[in-house]
Amino acid sequence: MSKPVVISGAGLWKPDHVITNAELVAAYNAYADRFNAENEAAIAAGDAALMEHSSEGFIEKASGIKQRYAYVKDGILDVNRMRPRIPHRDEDELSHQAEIALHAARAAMSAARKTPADIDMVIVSCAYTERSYPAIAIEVQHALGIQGFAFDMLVACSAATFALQRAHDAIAAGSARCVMVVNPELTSPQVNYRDRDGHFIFGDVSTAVVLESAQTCTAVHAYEILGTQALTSYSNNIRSNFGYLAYAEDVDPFCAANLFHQEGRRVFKEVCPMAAEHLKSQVEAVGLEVDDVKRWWLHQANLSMNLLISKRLLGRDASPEEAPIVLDEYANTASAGSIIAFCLHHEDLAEGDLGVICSFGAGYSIGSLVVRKRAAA
Ligand code: CO8
Repeated sequence: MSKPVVISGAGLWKPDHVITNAELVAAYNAYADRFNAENEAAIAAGDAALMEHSSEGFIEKASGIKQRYAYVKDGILDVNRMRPRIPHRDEDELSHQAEIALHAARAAMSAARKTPADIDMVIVSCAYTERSYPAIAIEVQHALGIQGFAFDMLVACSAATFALQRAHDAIAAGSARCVMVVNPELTSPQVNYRDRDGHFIFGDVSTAVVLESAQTCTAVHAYEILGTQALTSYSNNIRSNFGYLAYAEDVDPFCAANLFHQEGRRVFKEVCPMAAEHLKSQVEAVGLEVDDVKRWWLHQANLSMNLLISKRLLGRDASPEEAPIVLDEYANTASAGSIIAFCLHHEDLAEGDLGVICSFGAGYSIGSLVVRKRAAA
């Protein structure tokens, strides 16, 4: 690696509203009961499928999720709506995603001891952006008063790690001095709360990371990036088809097929070995062994998935300190999961300690960064 680049600050913002599994299951089951009553004859004739109840026990056991945060809770639990009721904003108002991006960006700047004048590149990277253009990143750049340039990136669950890699490369190459990467993961509008297999998976959150040259870093907790790696392999097993062609294709933009859906079992089986192999090769590529790594800030999609990946890597169970879990509180927050884990569990590491940030998900896509804690400035 050429010029040393560091992660000098990270920020986390979570919404005020919590939805527990119990609340979500009660709303889903009420919806299912109503559907079954209204379609009794069709179900009896075999023309419609009976909707089975969802269960709190299943959700926690299958996923490790106990609750999730919602940007707007109103509407999600309403059986007549089953989606958040997010007030429309006019073109001269701050967009929803820019608003939550700003919360996390300010926290990351404060941790990095940077002001907008220090930053010259902004990447907003997440699973969805609420519009195509102007880029949410340019709106964030404008709201913060940052000079330079900004752009959006969409790589589903790997959006954050892929953006960190782009930021690293730009600083190493000299095309940027200091980069703000923001992940405003507003997932709730794309969740099908009428789908028993997926209604419990996602939560809303916003994270941000500041990266800069090691020479300019004055942060207390900074991590030098020793290596980065990205991998993609095409799969239809996690899809969201919502897109701009719906208007021309005369397709209902809000039909179930256009919302998030997945073959969860297949994802589990295929992604776990890929992620474990990727992590091992990534650590070895920078001349280290997996046992040298003190902390694994892994993507947070499913508890069993994280336990299995760390076990394959280490040959034993990882302790909660080695591979922290935030899923129980936050649920799957698309690309923000590994960054939440980093935000909440990095300050205790000592100078020289090694860690890995890694995401895996739709695409398929896997992204990772090996980092080493620097001495406090
Ligand atoms: N309540 C009760 N029972 C249920 C429920 C429920 N809610 N759902 C399913 N069941 C039943 C099933 O019907 C099945 O019953 P049976 O055995 O009789 O057929 C049984 O429970 C087992 O079902 P599954 O096999 O589906 O259950 P799993 O144990 O595999 O768990 C998971 C399902 C939790 C989905 C699991 O497979 C998983 O987590 N897999 C990994 C998925 C993953 O990591 N996906 C990544 C997606 S995120 C991503 O990539 C980014 C996308 C961008 C963001 C999108 C924002 C909206």
